[in-house]
Amino acid sequence: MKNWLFGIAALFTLIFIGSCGSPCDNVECVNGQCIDGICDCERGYTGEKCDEELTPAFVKISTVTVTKFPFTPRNDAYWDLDDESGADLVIRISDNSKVYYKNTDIIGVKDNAEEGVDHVFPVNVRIEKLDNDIIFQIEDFDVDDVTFEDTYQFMYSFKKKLSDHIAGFPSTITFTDDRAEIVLAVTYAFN
Ligand SMILES: [Ca+2]
Ligand SMILES: [Ca+2]
Repeated sequence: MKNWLFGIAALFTLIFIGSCGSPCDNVECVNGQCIDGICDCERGYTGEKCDEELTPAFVKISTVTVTKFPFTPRNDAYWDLDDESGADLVIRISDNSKVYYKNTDIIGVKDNAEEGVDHVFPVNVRIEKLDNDIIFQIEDFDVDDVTFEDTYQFMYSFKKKLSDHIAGFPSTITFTDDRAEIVLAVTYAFN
């Protein structure tokens, strides 16, 4: 008799558990994990399903890698005409109100830069105004001819709003076209 009662109780318990299920059974968390029926969102996401992206407080660019640059200027001359040694790469990052990064030391120059090689610039800038047009400029430093009044010569630039490129919070952002390519290594900070 006791065993029989126990069996009934166990059956009801099973039916009870089966009908309730887990509180996370019907909860979908797009960028997060369900805990007790509520989505716990990954960094950068919000909303009931963690499907809305937060706007970062700032984007930190740790390095800019030049993977392609105009190896010969458009007139097919060399960058350093006096010795035909080739371009000495530097990077400048700015918008219309601020210079975020510019070269201040000869050590930061990629002297006589080779083609087809990654040239990495540790820039470490943080950009808060993600809707601003940011200008990523590749320049030639005239290390070979100090009589030039303009020490930096324009080579190429990309003008981009970071807000157009951070969907899904990628760790690298690439700007590329037929003349040049740069790759940014980025991280995101949220309030
Ligand atoms: Ca040179
Ligand atoms: Ca030069």
